[in-house]
Amino acid sequence: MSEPNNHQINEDSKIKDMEPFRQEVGEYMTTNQGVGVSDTDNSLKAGERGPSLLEDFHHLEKMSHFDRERIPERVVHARGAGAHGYFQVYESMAKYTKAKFLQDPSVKTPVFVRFSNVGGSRGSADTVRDVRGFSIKFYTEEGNYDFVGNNIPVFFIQDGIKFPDIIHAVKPEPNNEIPQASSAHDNFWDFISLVPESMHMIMWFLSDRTLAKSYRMIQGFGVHTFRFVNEEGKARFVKLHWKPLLGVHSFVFDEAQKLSGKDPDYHRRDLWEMIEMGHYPEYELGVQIIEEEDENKFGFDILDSTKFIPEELVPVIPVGKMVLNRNPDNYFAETEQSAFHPGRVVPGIDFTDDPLLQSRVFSYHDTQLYRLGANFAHLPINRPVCPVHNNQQDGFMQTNIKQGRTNYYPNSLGGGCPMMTPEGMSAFSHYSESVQGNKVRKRAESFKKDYFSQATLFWNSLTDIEKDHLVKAAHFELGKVQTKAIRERMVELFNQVDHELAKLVAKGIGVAAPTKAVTENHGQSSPAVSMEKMKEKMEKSAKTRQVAILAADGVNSSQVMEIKEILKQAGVLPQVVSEFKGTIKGADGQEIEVNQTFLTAASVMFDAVYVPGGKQSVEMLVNKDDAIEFVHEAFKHCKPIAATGEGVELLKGAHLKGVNFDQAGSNGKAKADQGIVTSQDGSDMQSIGQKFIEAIAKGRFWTREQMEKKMVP
Ligand code: HDE
Repeated sequence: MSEPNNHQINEDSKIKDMEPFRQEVGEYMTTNQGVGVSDTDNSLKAGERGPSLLEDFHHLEKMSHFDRERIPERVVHARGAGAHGYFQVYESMAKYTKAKFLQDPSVKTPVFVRFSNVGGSRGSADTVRDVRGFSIKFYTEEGNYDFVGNNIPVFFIQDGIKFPDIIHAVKPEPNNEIPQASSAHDNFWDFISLVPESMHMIMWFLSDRTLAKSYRMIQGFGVHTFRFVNEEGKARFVKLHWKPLLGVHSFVFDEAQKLSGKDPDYHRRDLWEMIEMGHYPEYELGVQIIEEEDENKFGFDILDSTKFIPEELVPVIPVGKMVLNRNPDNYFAETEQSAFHPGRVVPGIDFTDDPLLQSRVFSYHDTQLYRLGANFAHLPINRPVCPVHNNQQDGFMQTNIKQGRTNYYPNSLGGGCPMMTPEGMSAFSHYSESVQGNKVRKRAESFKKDYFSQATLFWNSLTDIEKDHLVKAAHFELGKVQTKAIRERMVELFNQVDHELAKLVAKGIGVAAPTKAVTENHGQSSPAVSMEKMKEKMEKSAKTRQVAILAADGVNSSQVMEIKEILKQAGVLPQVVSEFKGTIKGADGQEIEVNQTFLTAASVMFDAVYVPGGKQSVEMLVNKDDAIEFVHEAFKHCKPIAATGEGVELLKGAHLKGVNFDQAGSNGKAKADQGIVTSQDGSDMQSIGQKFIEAIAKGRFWTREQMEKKMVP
């Protein structure tokens, strides 16, 4: 008999566990009963032009199965993408937790991860403004542990009982089902304007965090305070955080909106393609540990999920690394049918009384029973890799063939099995927290006393560019709100966060600016929450960034080849974009493959643009609006642009505001904008390439935005 705690797990355990369920494409078609099919194009009829016959079991089976292909989508987080991988601790966490998968640095625990958007339906666009979900199923030797987090460390509401309200408010309005995958409508802001506890999350929500560039570049936060419990039974509070090793990056709003049309699958495609290419996304797990005796030292309640603990107060201890290295074989079987639940914990990880968390512990299991049925835990993606024994039985789609006659506990006829796990073996026992009080339907005073100071802290922590983006996001979101009273209430709430912010928001949404501050800004900040400040601290890398090379017949092919090679060396991914698919001919007659056309691609799908020389090529591009727009838009979105030889002419034609090409010296010394790298003669491709790569690693050149009139001075 196998025991739950002596099961050896390794990186491949889950992949192997799923092996018996994988089906190869078969040679010959059969019905579901295995009977060979000789014709699947013509239904059985009485006479060639006659009525179809009921005895055509193949027709009936094919159609009735098709009729049942859809299952309910997730009520939230319906749109998502998944990947397999593994997790490994750097060193044992035994001091803090007895969880087995956090003990041995030589063990690779298999994981399945699902990233998601929150509001849109399953077919909605990836790049809309939204919070991103970050769920991980760890298949540990002690059972499945699910981390179910978001890319923002706080939440809108304090008590789970309000979750149906906020989700109803953000989803399309019930009378006309408009708008899809967007919070920019009256119902959402009506709710928010009446629920001041949401203001901290709203600040994060309006920041560039909700315009994630890639699933490979988002943080993941457990949001709630959980507990770690060690072997001695000592508990500590813990917050879990994931950091992407590529850094945290976002789109600019205009870019994200255009991408929703150009490539609505942008995020899932990016994740899929990078894994296929072997550029495996990596994330570091970190924890903030809080001793039980420090529970009340923060001035806010650590059980309140609208608050976070700034890293400056409690440092994040690095724990281990997760690598995603395998795409699912089948989206529905794996990603769609995966079921995550913050209540699925293993010994060593435990809950707190956070009322948002308590509510989640009910909702996830409940919704999964509805969405996937009673036996969803049997599905290959959800099955633990350790043994499962209990007396639960039957139900739709029961796939286990349990042997033996007993299905109750205690029993003597079945040898008493399955028995209770004896002491000394891994079993879950809830942390014996002392609880007392009267039954009340009330919000704790400690939750009510301050809704705004962390919202102010967030605002204070942003760079001017980030503040500007936030204000413009508010202009967009509230600009779509038709009811003036809602906009006015929102300005009043912003005034509680910061007076200047309220004035800036009011200006764009047709509402009178507040005349005086209601509270004084406390002046505190937490630089760790600013993506831009975080970027400054992280090592900059151009790896997996995508570069468009704009070219046509007559291009200088040696420049194309050289830059491609230099970029590839740095892990940058170049693609040639031209008018037609196929090949173009370089000035020297060399054929160059075209990867994308001006119809299939757009600058929003790339991180940078390069225009090589070649008189004929550039003449064609200069006369093509799509090429001009490509460069212009890349510039507008503050992306690096490089050009060599005649290629510089295309840049000149693209009206790059503030860039003075007359002063452009040779070899990359162009113009008061470091994001533009040019060489008039293209003689030094190596140095141009290196400068371009540095610019790509830097990412965005915000000085271009500063040339426009900014909201935030
Ligand atoms: Fe969820 N959430 N949620 N949520 N959530 C679901 O469970 C819920 C919350 C999160 O990839 C549902 O299986 C309640 C916070 C993710 O499959 C549902 C409350 C956080 C996913 C549900 C919250 C999340 C979900 C829908 C307030 C970040 C996608 C389908 C009490 C820490 C999981 C499902 C996946 C999904 C309920 C709030 C993250 C309805 C009641 C806070 C990443 O059960």
